[in-house]
Amino acid sequence: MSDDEIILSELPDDELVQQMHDDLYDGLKEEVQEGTNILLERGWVPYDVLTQALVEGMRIVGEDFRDGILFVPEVLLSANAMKTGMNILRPLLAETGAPKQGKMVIGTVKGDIHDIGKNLVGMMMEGAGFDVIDLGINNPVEKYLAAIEEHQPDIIGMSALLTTTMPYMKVVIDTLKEKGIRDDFIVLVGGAPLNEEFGKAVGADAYCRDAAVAVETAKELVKRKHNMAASA
Ligand code: B12
Repeated sequence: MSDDEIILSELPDDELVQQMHDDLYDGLKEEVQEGTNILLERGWVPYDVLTQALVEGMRIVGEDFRDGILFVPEVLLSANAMKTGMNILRPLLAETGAPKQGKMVIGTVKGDIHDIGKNLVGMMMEGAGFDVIDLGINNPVEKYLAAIEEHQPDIIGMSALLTTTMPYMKVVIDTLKEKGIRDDFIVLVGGAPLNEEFGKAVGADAYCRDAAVAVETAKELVKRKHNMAASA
């Protein structure tokens, strides 16, 4: 059977998920969109569609990009296809009715245009009851400062996917220190090239390896902060 004859709605779940990985790889927006809707119609919870169909598909793309099999234009198409699926899931993940937890300002740091991971963290945080202010990509420290001033968040989140841009997180945190406001916020950092040690070295409160960990960590740290404020 040739690819064009595949009818997504006729595939069993496991084959459909496989096919979505292939479609994501090939940057086929409409197919990814259709697959996402079919899984939801079949009763899949949005989080499983996100992780098993979309994030896993992007992981495969990432491997082949790393190995020089895929190049920027192709990966860009995959990223756009992924975003189409994420856009369907976003409102569903956000409407969990979770009690309000606090406010987060999140952005990708200066020089870096990767935003899928950041968007995903934002979506999951919204779903967990946080108000999320998304600064987008390529943010200089001034952008974070302006957003802090305007929104008075509990949490500042920074994302970086490049080894060349991740040191910029320290620039932002050092600026907060210079202004004497570092300890007013919980700072979370994330992105594929980071690790726990790096998070500590730049002075973040925590490094989170994925969006689920980000939610758990944020909840825990906000709770701790409130307890400290109550006992002070
Ligand atoms: C998609 C992609 C692109 C797309 C981005 C599209 C978009 N809108 O985001 C495009 C094609 C534009 C791109 C461009 C480039 N890319 Co690129 N890209 C990727 C790729 C394949 C996937 C990234 C991704 O979306 N992953 C899926 C998401 C869900 O995962 P994630 O981002 O890691 O996010 C999760 C966690 O890290 C965490 N997290 C992320 N952010 C945050 C923030 C907070 C606060 C928290 C708590 C947690 C958290 O939670 C997320 C959700 O679970 C990676 C490969 C990889 N292994 O990461 C390369 C990769 C990051 N890119 C790479 C490179 C080199 C580039 C380019 C320089 C290529 C070039 N020659 O031009 C440019 C850089 C442009 C720039 N200035 O930023 C390298 C980086 C190597 C390095 N050591 O620095 C990688 C690792 C590929 C590789 N192995 O070579 N890229």
